[in-house]
Amino acid sequence: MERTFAIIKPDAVLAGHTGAILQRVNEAGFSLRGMRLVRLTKTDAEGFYAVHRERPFFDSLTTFMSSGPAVVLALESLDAITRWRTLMGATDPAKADEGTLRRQFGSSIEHNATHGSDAPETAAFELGYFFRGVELG
Ligand code: 3AN
Repeated sequence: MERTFAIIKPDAVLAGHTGAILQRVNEAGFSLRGMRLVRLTKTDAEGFYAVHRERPFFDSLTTFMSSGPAVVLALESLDAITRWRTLMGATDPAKADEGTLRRQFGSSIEHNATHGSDAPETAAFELGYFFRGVELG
């Protein structure tokens, strides 16, 4: 079993897609090990996306991620990191496959509805950024 970290981003929460996305989590067979509604500060978002600090979209991305409530999730399954990224689809919703979460719920490369860790080391950092060990089932 593997754990990954996911976010239902502020655009998707604001649009009322939280329930539909959680249903897709369940239907895809992930076990929910942690879940919380959070409102990131700009500083929280900058810490979370620190690897992207030099990218041109860093300021816009961290402003967006701190613009409203988001839902943070700890998901478990076999091969969870890859399986969740496949379910999300490509970063740009316009390039994401039909049936993926970003294609269905995203509206731009920045407002792309969901986040998922891209590697085991990233998942460990991101899970630890939002969840204390005792909070995970
Ligand atoms: P992914 O989330 O698919 O792993 P990354 O790690 O390349 O994509 O980018 C992290 C986040 O930064 C994306 N989820 C997206 O919201 C945002 N992002 C990526 N590329 C751009 C871009 N060209 N313009 C604006 N935002 C971007």
